[in-house]
Amino acid sequence: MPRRHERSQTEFARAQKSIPGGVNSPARAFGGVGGTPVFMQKGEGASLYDLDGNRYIDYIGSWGPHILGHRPPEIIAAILAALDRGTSFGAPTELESELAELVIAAVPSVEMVRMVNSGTEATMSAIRVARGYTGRDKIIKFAGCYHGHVDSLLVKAGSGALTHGNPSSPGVPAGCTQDTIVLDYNDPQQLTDAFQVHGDQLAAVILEPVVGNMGLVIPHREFLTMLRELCDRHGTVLIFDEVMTGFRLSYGGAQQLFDITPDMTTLGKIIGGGMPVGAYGGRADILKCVSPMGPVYQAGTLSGNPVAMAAGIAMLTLLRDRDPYPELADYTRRLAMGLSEIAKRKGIPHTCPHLGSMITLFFNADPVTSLAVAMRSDTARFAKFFHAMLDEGVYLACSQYEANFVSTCHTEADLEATLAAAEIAMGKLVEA
Ligand code: KE4
Repeated sequence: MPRRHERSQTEFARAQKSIPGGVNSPARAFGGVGGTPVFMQKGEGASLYDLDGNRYIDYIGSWGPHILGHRPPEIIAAILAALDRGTSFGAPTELESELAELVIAAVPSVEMVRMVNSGTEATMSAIRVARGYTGRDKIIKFAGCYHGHVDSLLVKAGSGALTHGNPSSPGVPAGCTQDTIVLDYNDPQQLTDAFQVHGDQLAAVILEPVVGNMGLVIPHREFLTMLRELCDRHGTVLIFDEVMTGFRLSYGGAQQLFDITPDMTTLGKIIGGGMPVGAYGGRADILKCVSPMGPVYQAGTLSGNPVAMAAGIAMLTLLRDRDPYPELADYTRRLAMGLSEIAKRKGIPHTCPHLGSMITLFFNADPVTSLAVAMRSDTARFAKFFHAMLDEGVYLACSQYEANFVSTCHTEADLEATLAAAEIAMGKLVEA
């Protein structure tokens, strides 16, 4: 039933006076679903509590970091202990090596790694390093994959699929995207054609090895295999953007699940344990190009911040020792089956892909394999479903084109409550 949101509405009006759109990241503004974004006051386990005191079962988890739920005691303790020693020194600390070593032990393709402060910084830096390492300029990305707000990656396909991209945002000069080629995800023929035309000019290919930013889109295995082969043949750096999937889909990320070895990997979200951390890493011969070891410049005042490192160390240690991935996948599978059963019973066209603890309910009759298919989803129906679920106390990603995330704190009671909410919400979709 509808919930009171007076405080959120008041705070949103206030925020809009001093912050563009009233938010510090557009994804939170409810642009895809309409209405007023809910202002949160507290997170605990699998729950979020808003300013009006409403509780929600949270399936965003801060867009991915909270795989162990909000405020895991061990992570909070690690942060507090770090705070006792200071917040930032601008000098190296042993904590940076400890987190780097945990990442390297978890992801065999990563032989060296550099910490930054966001996923965007990680992908921006990885692209620069790949260009510096190869001496080439051109890169390939895929429509529907999001890699942060990097100038050269805010791009839409050019007039011809194999020509240069055009900026997808004002403020990005054409020069920044002229070397970016945009292809369709899961399309081996376009890959083959692009390498035929540009092969030895390609510095890198960057992709989400499992996509979260179109909604959940799972790669065809032959697509990944062909990509690896083509990059090997042409000396192109294969970058897996695992900012979302790293430590999410398995302890070794999507690359472990699909057994494909990239040359570089970008990370974020989970590795910060809820604090701002990104990272890029990969083959030692490539990372040795990075300043001060090599000539490719990249820097950051708060990179490797000791408080953030402490949170990340606690997070990765807990994941390594607990191996929560089977239980996460089981809850997510049962959630997907339950949602699909309700939609089917009500005659609602849908697909509900899930992998590990990632899930998206598409209001789309077709399996979503690329952006073109995803864009055929019924976003008006999704918006109605989103708000109906919110009214029932379930907080989903506020866009059809996002993944939802399950945490180790989601209980059987949460699963039952979520499916009971979906029964009501989908009922509203089909009522006269
Ligand atoms: P950040 O700069 O937001 O830390 O990371 C950018 C990024 C890079 N790569 C992938 C695969 C990502 O999913 C992201 C960021 N993901 C979005 C959610 N779709 C973050 C939410 C937001 O923009 O507020």
